[in-house]
Amino acid sequence: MEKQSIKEYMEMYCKMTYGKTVKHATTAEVWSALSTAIMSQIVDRWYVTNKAYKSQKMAFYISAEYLMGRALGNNLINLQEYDQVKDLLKELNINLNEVEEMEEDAALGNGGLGRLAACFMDSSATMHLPVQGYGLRYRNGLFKQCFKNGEQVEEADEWLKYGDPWSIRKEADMVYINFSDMKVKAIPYDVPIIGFGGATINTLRLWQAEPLCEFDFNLYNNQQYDKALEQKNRTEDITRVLYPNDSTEQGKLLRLRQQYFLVSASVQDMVRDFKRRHGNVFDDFAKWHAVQLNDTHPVLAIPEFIRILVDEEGESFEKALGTARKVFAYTNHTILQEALEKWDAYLMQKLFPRIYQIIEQIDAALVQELREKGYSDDRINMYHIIKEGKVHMAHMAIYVGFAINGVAKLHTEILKNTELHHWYELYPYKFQNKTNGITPRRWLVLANQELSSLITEKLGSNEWMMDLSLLKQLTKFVEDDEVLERLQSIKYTKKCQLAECIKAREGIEIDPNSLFDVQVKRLHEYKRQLLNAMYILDLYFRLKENPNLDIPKVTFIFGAKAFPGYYRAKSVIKLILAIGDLINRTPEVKDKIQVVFVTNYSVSYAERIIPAADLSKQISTAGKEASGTGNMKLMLNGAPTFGTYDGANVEIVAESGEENNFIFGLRVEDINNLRNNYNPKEYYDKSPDLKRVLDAFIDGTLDPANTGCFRDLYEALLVGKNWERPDQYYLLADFKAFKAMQDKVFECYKDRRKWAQMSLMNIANSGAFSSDRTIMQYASEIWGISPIS
Ligand code: 4GP
Repeated sequence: MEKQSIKEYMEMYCKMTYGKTVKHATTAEVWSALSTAIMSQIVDRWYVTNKAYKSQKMAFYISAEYLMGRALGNNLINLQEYDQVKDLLKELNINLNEVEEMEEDAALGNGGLGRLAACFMDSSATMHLPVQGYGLRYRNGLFKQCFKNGEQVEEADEWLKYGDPWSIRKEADMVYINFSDMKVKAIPYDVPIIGFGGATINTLRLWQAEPLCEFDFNLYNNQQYDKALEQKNRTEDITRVLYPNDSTEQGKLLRLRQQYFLVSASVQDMVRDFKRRHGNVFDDFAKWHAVQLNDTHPVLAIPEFIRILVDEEGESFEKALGTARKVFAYTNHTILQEALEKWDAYLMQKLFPRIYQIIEQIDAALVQELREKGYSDDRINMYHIIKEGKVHMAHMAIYVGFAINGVAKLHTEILKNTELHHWYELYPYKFQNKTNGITPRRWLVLANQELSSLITEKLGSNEWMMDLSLLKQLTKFVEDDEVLERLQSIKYTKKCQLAECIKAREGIEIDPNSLFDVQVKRLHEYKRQLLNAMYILDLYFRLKENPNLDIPKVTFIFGAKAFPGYYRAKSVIKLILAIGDLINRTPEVKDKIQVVFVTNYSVSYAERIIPAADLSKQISTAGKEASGTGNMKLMLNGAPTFGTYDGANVEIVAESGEENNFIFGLRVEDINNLRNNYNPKEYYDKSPDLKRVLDAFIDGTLDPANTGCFRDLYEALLVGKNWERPDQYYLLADFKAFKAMQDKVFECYKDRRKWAQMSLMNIANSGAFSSDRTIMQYASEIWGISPIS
């Protein structure tokens, strides 16, 4: 890149946009100017990549979520221009880090599935794969979290407030979306996805809903101002927020509208593109296009595709279905029942009757196929797409999709043997495993530049950034004191940086010499943040009894957002905050342990926390966490896993060795055996420490005003609520093993050299968890595409 031309561009931009020079610009304005200047440098290459894809088979990744985080730093890393731009800004008296800090995260996703989509975009471009993403341009991303009176409070996330220099609005590629009650415009915004090295630049196309007309002139003229804007507001609602709360009927309709809006726009776009390139012979569609459905949210793409082929292109239903069965593939990200979408049939009939009709036809085709195979009616009932007034989205995806994949070995086995067993019996050949991965560029090269430099120095080149398996060579340093010491000193630096950041953002001081024990992820009962909290409370009591208890100083760091309508998850946050307060108020304990629940955990916060972690807590109930990807990021940054035998933890431990991690608790088989006669109350009665912990939920220890705010948690664990069994996630059953293993952690942490060795073995063996590996497997084993040369 041309230093001089970036400077000139920034000057020009600031004058044209803000009427001032760079020198007088605010940091946000500099961010915008710099980002736009970088865009100006990459547009040519972006264009060239697009052109090269015209003669290739392409894969399209449709996802309701992309948890992208910030763009500037990551793009500079991928362009390999980070240091040059840093110097250039220095010449202008500007600190690049401060500019990076100004950027709002693009939080167009909730958690794992959305962040995976973002890592896949990065890896596709880096691996030169012809992949395009489709998603929604939510005006407000995932809510901003703050804590008030010890509770989570949500605020709107205005990520676009400083503008959006990282996308191009493509008005000319607009399409119309028809609902039964309204017609709207879908306008694409194209975001460049810069592959490492900058040679390949892929596209993430995000759709924004806009009204056909800005306001109703006649109503306005009649001074009915609100009414005049009604249509505009209703339309903009479609892409206003990520996943509106769907606990009410209005909310459900809106979410269903979002899903259809996303898929209709994307499928129309693909079909239009296909016709331009290849004409009207849709038999060839699958030769040129593969479509990956990221979870069930975009599964309506299937009937929409069929609708277009039948209604607009004059194909027969059978033919269109046959084509669809070669085009679509589906990824399952969870076995939790509440996340496997089943939509009320009447809602679909109401919003898009034609699509519903097509779903009925798909269902009928499935039934016919099963009849031909000699299945009984009872058996067929298990497969129905429309059942008891509900449309089962996963069923439609599995019947029509040519490939179904789980996201870690264990998860795929559970799908095959339990959750989707009947489907596996029907179509064994469709099931595949694709263990998740993470991009090493954002999660190491950008987030941990210190560790990254050490690795490059020791391996003699930076090739590992594109081939993470090369990290294996680091194992040869396992007895090398110089390397071990440098690893420790880098960890200490990252901990100091995090401590500073927490001081600035939370106003809390933490000690970088303490053990940073980290659990960061969405708040969900199955992820068992509550078990971690129970352990901390027990430790609190032990320390109160015996202030000389021989443990290292520990900082327990939590980061998590709870879905706004998920009452119990919010109670867990409240409980952890209350435990933190209790500890702070207790002099004999507070110098030994500290609990910090950071506010507004996000991609950019994760980039600070993960490199600073000493220990990675991954303690979901065995069988419940499909894979996890935070576990991989922490491993890559040298934190041993403290976890259950669940999701990708199993593979992490297989790579880096059980001796370098802390694995505890019930396994899937144990839970299956225990399930029918599990009585958590027995554990409570038999274990005084557990009893003490749980009683503290309700006896005023954590709730001095005796409001009873933690009674629900207490009862959920001991007696069950409504139709739920008590302690559905086996916290009490795993408590003892957790405690024993955490004691082992404390013991091991005393020997810092040994700890550094464990850390090194984790880094060295994390190569398997690069999303470059994962995406190459999707490319060759599902999509049938290859890198451009
Ligand atoms: C998540 C899973 O919970 C997590 O285990 C997995 O690593 C991730 O998807 C990516 O595959 N699921 C979701 C969701 O985020 O919304 O269901």
